[in-house]
Amino acid sequence: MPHQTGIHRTSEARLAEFRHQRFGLFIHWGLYALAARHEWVKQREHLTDQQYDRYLDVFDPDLFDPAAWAEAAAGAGMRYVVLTTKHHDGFCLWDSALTDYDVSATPYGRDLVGPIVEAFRERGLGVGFYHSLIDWHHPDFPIDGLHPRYPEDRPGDIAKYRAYLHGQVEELLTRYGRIDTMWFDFSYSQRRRNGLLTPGGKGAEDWGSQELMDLCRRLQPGILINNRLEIPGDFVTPEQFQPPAAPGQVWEACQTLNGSWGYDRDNLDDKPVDLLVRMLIDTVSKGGNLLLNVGPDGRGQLGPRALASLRGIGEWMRLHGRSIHGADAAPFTPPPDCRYTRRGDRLYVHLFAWPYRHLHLPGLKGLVRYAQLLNDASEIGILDPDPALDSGHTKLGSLPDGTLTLQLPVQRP
Ligand code: FUL
Repeated sequence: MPHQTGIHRTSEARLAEFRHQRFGLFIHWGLYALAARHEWVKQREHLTDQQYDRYLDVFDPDLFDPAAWAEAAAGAGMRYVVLTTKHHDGFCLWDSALTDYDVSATPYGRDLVGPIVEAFRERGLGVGFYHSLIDWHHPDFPIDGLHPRYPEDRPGDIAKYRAYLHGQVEELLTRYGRIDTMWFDFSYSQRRRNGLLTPGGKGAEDWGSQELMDLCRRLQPGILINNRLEIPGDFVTPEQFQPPAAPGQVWEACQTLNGSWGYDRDNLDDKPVDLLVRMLIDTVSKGGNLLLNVGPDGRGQLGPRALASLRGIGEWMRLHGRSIHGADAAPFTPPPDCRYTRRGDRLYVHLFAWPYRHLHLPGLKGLVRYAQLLNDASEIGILDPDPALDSGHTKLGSLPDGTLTLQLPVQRP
């Protein structure tokens, strides 16, 4: 169909923009922030609707300041945000005409999605929506077998749920201006791959995946859609792992700061900043994006630990961002414990740990025109190749101690 060609072209441009951005903020926020012990608390602890819904009566994030969130993300060098509009518990952060199970029913009582979208846009970041296909609250959602009580009690009517799902996505994609990404989560087959219970559901058929995707593309031409609808999407979303190399595949790894997506008060497993930075480098060195998550608390704050992590990444990104934004995998094999990222004719060598004075770069003989540290632009010597070694390398030295990124203008291979 002719209009699809146009849509396809726009998506190509969006894909290029997405790959250029490289680093985004994932926000998991909802009623579960009040339980403060993981976003799956309702399922994990087998809470009844009545037990869980007391959070609805007290949800009142009086310190909500989306401009501060956007500031923290921009400061960390992030270029886009993905917000949970609705997670598996079914609670909606916007005032949906299709349910009362939303922010209007809380003491806070006002739309949260709009102010978040505006704040991030104002800081120049792109905006995407996470939206759960699973809904533990909707009476017609045939609960997927995780909870032994549900299949008998609530057989559901998937057609009615499907209409609700599509209607809500339509609300989200018509109320808030340009939305760059729809991040659906998750489909039955993905659960199966994770080795967990399977409901024997029909995935794409249950969600009406093709129609849903068409709806998104019609309402937001150029929008990117992830791969969790059981039909192919624009990019794949490895969750806390990296996908095996698949040339040409666009991917975005999503990662937590501490193993939980929602705010988890007593969880002190925060990954250290240097690990987060290495994760980002490693992702980009393999051609992927990193979507790093924060879980704001029940008062609407990001919390000191998350803020410290973002600030730490930001310090590194201030000096090294050009080796990340717009960078891609390089067609060379790096030395041990190093990663390459490349942007145009710049090759970036990230030394995760290098206790030696010199560095041999295999396969780069004659290609390196100049070498410098990225953090302070200080020159690094290009030395005569070591005759005892295979002749194809470039030798650099003397390197200072530490975790370094070198910038090398190289001839295009
Ligand atoms: C998963 C969800 O079940 C988690 O709660 C989280 O949202 C993660 C990003 O996707 O499938």
